[in-house]
Amino acid sequence: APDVLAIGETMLLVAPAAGAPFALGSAMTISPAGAEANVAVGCSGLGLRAAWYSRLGADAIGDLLADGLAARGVDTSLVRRTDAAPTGVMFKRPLDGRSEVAYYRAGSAASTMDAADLDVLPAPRLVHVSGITAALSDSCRRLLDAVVVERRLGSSIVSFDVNHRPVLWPSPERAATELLHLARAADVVFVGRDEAERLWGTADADAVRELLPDVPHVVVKDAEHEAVEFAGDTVVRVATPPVEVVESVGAGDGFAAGWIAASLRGEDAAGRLSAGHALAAAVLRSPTDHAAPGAGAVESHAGSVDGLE
Ligand code: KDG
Repeated sequence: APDVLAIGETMLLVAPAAGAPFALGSAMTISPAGAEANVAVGCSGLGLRAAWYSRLGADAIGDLLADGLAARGVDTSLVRRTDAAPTGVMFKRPLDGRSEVAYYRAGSAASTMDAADLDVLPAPRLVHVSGITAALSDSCRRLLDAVVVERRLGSSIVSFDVNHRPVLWPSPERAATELLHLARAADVVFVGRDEAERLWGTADADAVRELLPDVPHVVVKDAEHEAVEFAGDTVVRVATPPVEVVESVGAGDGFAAGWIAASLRGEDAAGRLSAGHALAAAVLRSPTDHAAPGAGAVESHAGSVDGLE
């Protein structure tokens, strides 16, 4: 069985080549986009056996994604191919210094995932999922419930990145309720302060901890400033190292991967948070959603540590 199994949709991302406008006839680049697969890529780059599961269309785009993730060190042998639905696609359009995202994923192959898919998956040491999947379809929500709440993957540690994507949800209330329900049942929760504010009306890390009192590890991230981990009665904070940002997408996934790798190696909270920051920084410095293999590896928790452990 793999050390880490990440479950969740990966789409084909189409975005203008560096400096090119979003326009007909413009040069575009294509790459894999999927938060959970990004975590698998990050874990693989840090030396773990990392597998990714989703359904992909039995189409050329599905081939590209499966091959591309395998080339990035991820075990894709579990992936299910289907000709009943196409692989999802996503476009990124530069807009006033930000990127606007357009999804073509309704009815995608991944959205047909179902709790029964778990019957053929091995139980890893840690399974990583995110709130994106809960918003894709009813069957995907049941799959997530089966992983996180019903623990259908045996004794695997359940890692959950809240990953709130507002456009995927029918209403903010549904997102707030369902994502809180899932987070409360996980062993590890990653959430951004901005996300917590949008979902649950508070950006305060202690207040977020109070919403998730029984979760063994709650990591609240404040992008440029610090990350805080609540574990049992301890609270540990590690400041975000300065980094020159080239492209920010995937940084949260890099953080999760670094944290997970350090955690499975038995590092303490300061070491886990430092490893999260290190891989996030490597992703931020990279023009893609991933870092080069080995980038972001930390020997031990060097860096500015301000712990209360
Ligand atoms: O997490 C960064 C991207 O990979 C992500 O935004 C794309 O998985 C994605 C999604 O569903 O939005």
